[in-house]
Amino acid sequence: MTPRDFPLEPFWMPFTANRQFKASPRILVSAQDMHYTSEDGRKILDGTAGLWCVNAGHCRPRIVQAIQRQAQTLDYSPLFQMGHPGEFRAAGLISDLAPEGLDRVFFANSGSEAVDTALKIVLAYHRTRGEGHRTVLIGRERGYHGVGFGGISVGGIPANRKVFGSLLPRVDHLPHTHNLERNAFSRGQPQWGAHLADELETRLIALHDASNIAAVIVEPVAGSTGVLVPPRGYLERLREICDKHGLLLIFDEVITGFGRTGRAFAAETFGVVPDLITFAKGVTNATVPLAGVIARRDIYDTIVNQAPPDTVELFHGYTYSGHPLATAAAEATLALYHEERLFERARTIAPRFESALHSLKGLPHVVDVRNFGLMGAIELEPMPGKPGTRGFQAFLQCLAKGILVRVTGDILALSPPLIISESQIDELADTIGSVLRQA
Ligand code: PXG
Repeated sequence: MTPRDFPLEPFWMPFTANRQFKASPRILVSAQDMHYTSEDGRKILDGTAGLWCVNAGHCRPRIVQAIQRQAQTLDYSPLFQMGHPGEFRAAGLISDLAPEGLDRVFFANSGSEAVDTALKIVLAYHRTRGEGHRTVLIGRERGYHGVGFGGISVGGIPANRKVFGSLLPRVDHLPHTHNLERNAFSRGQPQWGAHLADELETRLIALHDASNIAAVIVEPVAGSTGVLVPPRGYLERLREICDKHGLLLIFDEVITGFGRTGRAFAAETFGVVPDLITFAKGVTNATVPLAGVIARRDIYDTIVNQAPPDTVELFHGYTYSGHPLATAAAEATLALYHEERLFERARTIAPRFESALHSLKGLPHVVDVRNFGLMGAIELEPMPGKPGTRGFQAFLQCLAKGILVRVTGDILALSPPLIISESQIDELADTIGSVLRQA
């Protein structure tokens, strides 16, 4: 290994155990297709598509070249009161993939910004319609919606909330749907739990009154907290209750978008159409940050048409909302997904992924295996008094054996690029199996 020519200390790493990392660093220096290369020259199979985002695999030439060309042609253009072709083309391609009726796209740069944007659109929409009293936002326990104040408020991860003060004032949460007694080792959608959606009506609407509630935001499949697959009928029930009471439904598809569930969006996979979708990650294969919100056309029309001509309609946007490099990357990425039929590929290889993961049932400390599309999780029994330690050790051992998995608490999560082969799926499962047997 060549000596490092950079210091480790100045960089404050995100969502990382900084002291542990800097004592024994894990540095990746390059990537191609399904593999990373580490600084000591080892090839590592990417079981996580980076952080759930490199859906077409790494350093795909078509995307790389599109970014290079764009950087030479138009590096940046002002995005307020001015436009460039790529942002219109990318918005068109994204709206073509979205469920019918959702065809207005607002760009942001991260999933967190996309979530804040969606929450603000919802509030602006209700106010425009003369229902400005609808300001309560409903999230869900164990939901992850990024790290902005909006996202952590509607999010349901205690550690992400507890030290940051009072958050948004009018927020409440549905219960999460994870239940090991009822649903352990479910393949695909669990049978039990649709009734948990009823709490929206029986508890939250009863408490706040529907007339005060603006929207409900959920991940169709919760990713970050360990692949929590919606029980059969659950999302349908949420949709029905929202319709009955005039609440908007937001699907946070930052992870589930762009093929992860075998279709462009999980909304299509589950056959439940929300009013707004947030996206990020896979839209550019994670090459350049891009994110956004897809809104129902009449939400756009309501907000935009109320303003006097020549005035800004929505006082929201980012310096990089639709950055030319990002939209060029999105155009190339979406073309690649289409050409290689990668969403369909995810769908056809998902059964193999499912059976490989479920072959780990019965190994030491495995309390659950669950999966949907190309998302999967293996939940381990925590070490007594040391939550997270068993998971983190398994993650390190997997890495030492040449595979990258994601760990959240004592749950190992898998979300490989959609180009993964059958033998690479087996390699992921076999390696995890050998780690668990040794533990
Ligand atoms: N919503 C959802 C559903 C997400 O999964 C965000 C919003 C925020 O996106 P940004 O781009 O602001 O990070 C996310 C992000 C993990 C992991 O391994 C998950 C995410 C990010 C990093 C790690 O669980 N999800």
